[in-house]
Amino acid sequence: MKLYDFALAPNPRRVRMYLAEKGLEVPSVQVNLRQGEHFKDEFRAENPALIVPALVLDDGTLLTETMAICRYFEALHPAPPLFGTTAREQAVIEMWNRRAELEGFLAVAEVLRNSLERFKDRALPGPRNHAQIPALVERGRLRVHDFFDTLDQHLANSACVAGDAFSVADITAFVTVEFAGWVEEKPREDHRHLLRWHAQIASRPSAQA
Ligand SMILES: N[C@@H](CCC(=O)N[C@@H](CS)C(=O)NCC(=O)O)C(=O)O
Repeated sequence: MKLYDFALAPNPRRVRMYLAEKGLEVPSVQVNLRQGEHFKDEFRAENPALIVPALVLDDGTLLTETMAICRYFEALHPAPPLFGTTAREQAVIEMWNRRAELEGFLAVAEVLRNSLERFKDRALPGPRNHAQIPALVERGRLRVHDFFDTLDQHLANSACVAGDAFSVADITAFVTVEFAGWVEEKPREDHRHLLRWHAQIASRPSAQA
């Protein structure tokens, strides 16, 4: 088994946090995206999607998609449960994880990839080049703030993102808030529920993974 990782990238960080929470160690290889190592033939042959994280199983199966990789380990190591156990828990975690990805993480990515020079012609990850669309930057910033508002309101009545227990929804939301810092977007001081929760997650050892 081999995990393709890049220490500076946010999606691989979600997998590393997940593995740390589970106490699992997986052999990994760094793919330096900033130096374009994902475009090299060797990586392309393993993973034509040209993205990390990617997990190659011993039988050669390729798993891309952060949550697919986490779900693979969850099925093998169900305790402690990070995807919930009851039907209700699983659905609530799925809902908040998706919302964090779609409303938060992708909004930050929209700002970053459409503004930074190093993403010129790489506005979307993957094998095809895409030009930046500068108009998406402002819209992305608004979406990031909407997401902060949503989380803050929600966390007023919830210890964690998907209820009382820590879950993958906390991992995705936490990495999203950290990722937003890359584009100079931070929760406001009056987002006190969001800030309380962020400090709580940041104090977990897995936040250093
Ligand atoms: N939907 C994928 C997205 C993976 C992704 O976009 N990874 C980024 C790093 S965070 C990447 O590999 N980027 C390559 C590039 O920028 O060309 C997932 O959830 O894992």
